[in-house]
Amino acid sequence: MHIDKNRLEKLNKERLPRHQRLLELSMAHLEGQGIDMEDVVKELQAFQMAIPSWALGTGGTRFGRFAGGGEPRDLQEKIADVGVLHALNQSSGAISLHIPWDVPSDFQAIKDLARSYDLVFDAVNSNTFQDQPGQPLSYKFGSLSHISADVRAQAIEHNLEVIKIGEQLGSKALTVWLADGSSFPGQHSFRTAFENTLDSLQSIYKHLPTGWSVFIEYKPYEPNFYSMVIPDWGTSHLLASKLGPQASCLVDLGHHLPNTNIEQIVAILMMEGKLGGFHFNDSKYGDDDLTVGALKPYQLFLIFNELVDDMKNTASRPSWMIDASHNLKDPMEDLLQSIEAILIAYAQALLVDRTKLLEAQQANDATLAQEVLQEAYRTDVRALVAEARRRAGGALSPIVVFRALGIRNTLVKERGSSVTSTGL
Ligand SMILES: [Mn+2]
Repeated sequence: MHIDKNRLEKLNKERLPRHQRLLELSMAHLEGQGIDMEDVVKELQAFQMAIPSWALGTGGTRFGRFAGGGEPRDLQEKIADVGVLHALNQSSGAISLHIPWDVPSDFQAIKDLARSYDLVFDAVNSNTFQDQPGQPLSYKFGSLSHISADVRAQAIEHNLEVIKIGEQLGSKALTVWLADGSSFPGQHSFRTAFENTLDSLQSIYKHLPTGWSVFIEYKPYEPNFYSMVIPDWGTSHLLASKLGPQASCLVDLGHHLPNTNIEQIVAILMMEGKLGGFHFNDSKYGDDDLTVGALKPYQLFLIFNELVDDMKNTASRPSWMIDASHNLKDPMEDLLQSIEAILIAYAQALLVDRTKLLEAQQANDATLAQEVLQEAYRTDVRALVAEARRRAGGALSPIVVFRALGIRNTLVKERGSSVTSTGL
């Protein structure tokens, strides 16, 4: 479905007087700090986030899944849903496909459809963490790390197929996340598993098209509970370094043990030019499926503080994506909330007085350093984010418009109340 622009504008108009008052307050605040609001708004408008095709349906846990209504039944409907999000916030102009869940039957038609919603195709994701119908060999005991060369060859071939699909869509990167590992001590040799993985990744790397990247994602545990073959950023970095310049690391916020200093990891990977991908979500314990900013908005800000610091010096940007899919909320509302949280953290990081922060660091003034960071973090930037969206043609309040337009009800009518989105 396409959003009715007239209705969106009418809803914006109703909120405009209050928005303008809040914006004036924000402007006054920024002027006091010597920051030009226009610069911040411009940066916010340029920020585009990829939406993964699997986040449009209600997520599940291994205990069960409670599907919502009107979920997308195929790739066309997934693209349409991302199109709705992008129309509302003008910040989700990309979709990330997961193969084999999203293999297009007609590439040109899919590309035309995406273009009609002003969307591009972000990184493509391979899937060797489950067996597909008719697949000759099983990934039960691993894929790229498997002890059997035949299973590894099958997994390599799948990744090459994913690259071919991505090429036809205009993607520029392959994301590899491996569920490979062991659940019991002694089950496999750490060294052999690593060597097999490196060898398999080298076979994939050789076939990467010019201008493409491969992102190596890590996760400390789950589905394997004793060891994951790529458990942490060190292993991911080791693999990416051995592969070459087209390989880099992918940081997923939820793929860290509690209290890990993720902002430090981000800073060091960026320094090395090895931060290629970034998956946003939030977690309290060990999950990776909660709405971005739902739990730890200050951590998110501190991460963006490092990202912005580096983005000043380089034109290249990590491939940003939301990687979360919970089983309680409307998935589209959940995504709108996540993007809002990301833009807020980004805007706050843009407000950090970096000259003053450097002075504080050079004087070993921990008090002042904290003051500088928290001055930015405690600034209410919501009006700036809304203004960036309004100017780009989006909604002042995407969730309000999503509900006012009855989008979910329309989708339920179109698609039914008990559909299950593919890929989950
Ligand atoms: Mn991820």
